[in-house]
Amino acid sequence: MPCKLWYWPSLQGRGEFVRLALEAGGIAYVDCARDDDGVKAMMADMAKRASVYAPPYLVDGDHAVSQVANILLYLADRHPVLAGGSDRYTLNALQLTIADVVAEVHAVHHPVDASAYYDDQKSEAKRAADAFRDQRIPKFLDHFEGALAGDWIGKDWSYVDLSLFQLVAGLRYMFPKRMAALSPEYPRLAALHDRVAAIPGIAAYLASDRRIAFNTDGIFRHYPELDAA
Ligand SMILES: N[C@@H](CCC(=O)N[C@@H](CS)C(=O)NCC(=O)O)C(=O)O
Repeated sequence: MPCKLWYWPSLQGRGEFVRLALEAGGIAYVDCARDDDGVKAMMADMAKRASVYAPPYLVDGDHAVSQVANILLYLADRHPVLAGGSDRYTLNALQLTIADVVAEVHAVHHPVDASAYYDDQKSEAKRAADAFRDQRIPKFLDHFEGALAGDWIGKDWSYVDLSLFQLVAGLRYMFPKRMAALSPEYPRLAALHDRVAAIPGIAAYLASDRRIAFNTDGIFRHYPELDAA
């Protein structure tokens, strides 16, 4: 029985970290909200699940699992290919740090009010973007570059490698000038990005219409006025 992924239908967002793991692991799933009326169906489903605050969440038989890092931990416990030979606490720590980056990325374009439009907080977003580009991106990328001693975080690829691919791709889309300027400092992350893109399940996924393009509804948003080298 395929598991069910529930997430907003027209954006990569946080759901993409889960999609990449499902696709790379060859795990059967249905991306439930992508049908007509998907959002309505997701709201109705979520209302029945006391432990789920927000999408993405995964329904696997009797289990409803939310929070990206928790979903990935759940999947890797059941599909060891997703752990790549690393211990679960190392992977979880790295994934939780990726979740921290993602929260900061969102706060760049929504620094004041998560439920208001970007256009209503543009001057604050400019200030947040300056600090994020100058200080936070290098600090986080230094950390992940340091965690990559070999080709992968562990002996083989894991869900964390897949998420690092998504992080690099997202930051490149959001801040092309800044990421180009920083690229000589992060050769291992750049190589990891390409290595993950070549994993058969990922290569097939990226070439399919299941992969939604980056856009300005997602977490990683390209607003040219927020980028600089
Ligand atoms: N920490 C959660 C964050 C979940 C989250 O913020 N989901 C967003 C979409 S990416 C959402 O729909 N939030 C609704 C809300 O916060 O009210 C995770 O990693 O899964």
